[in-house]
Amino acid sequence: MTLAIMGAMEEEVEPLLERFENVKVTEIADNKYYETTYNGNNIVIAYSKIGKVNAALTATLMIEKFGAEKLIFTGVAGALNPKLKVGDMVVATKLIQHDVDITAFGHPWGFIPESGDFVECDAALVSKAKESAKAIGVDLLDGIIATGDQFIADSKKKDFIVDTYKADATEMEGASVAYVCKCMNVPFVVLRSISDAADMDAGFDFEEFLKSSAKTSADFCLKMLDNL
Ligand code: 3QA
Repeated sequence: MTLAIMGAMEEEVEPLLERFENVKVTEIADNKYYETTYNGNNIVIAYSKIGKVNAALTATLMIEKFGAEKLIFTGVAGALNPKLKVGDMVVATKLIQHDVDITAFGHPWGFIPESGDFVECDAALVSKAKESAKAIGVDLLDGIIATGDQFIADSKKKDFIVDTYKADATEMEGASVAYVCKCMNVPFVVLRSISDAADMDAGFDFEEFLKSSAKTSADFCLKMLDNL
């Protein structure tokens, strides 16, 4: 099997890359893809760079050029659910693009005709994540992730996302990756560790906790690999 593991920022995949030796680097479309093997599987790793377009491009190339048959996203997120604190782990059950707005035509927020709104993660991979969490004694919250091309650092925007989508966490890539994987029939899951609370302190907290939370998520991802 070929498994794709992606993040958005270098900090999100660096803790993975440093665990592997014999990594083959390929450059395509202005980005680097790292191929290796683990537990008898081929693995392709990349960080897409920030945002939905970069993430969709990377996910598509991992599937089309590198033959990825399953995909795991690992990274950090802003907490919307007050239960979530810095360093806590979230697995997405479903994701939505919170910044899609064609409400002028009577469509609900987040909805695209012929494309839909929420995209569900693969139930088997979500279960695997929960099993791994249980096995290592990690508290894993399963919930809704809202994705948009915006770093949320403002309580008004935060409240809007919570009220509109009942989302538990927010980030800038997951839903676009989810949509690509759905269209291409590739089972996927999105794992994120909290770096901030998407509030007025978010910029500061993000800078302080990016590295540690990114590592928490990457380490969780590695544990999950042992269980796949
Ligand atoms: C933020 C990263 C982007 O890839 C989405 C982190 C954590 N907290 C968030 C929040 N709102 C939205 N997303 C997030 N990731 C990129 S901006 C800073 C990068 O520049 C998840 C995420 N509150 C740093 C160097 O200039």
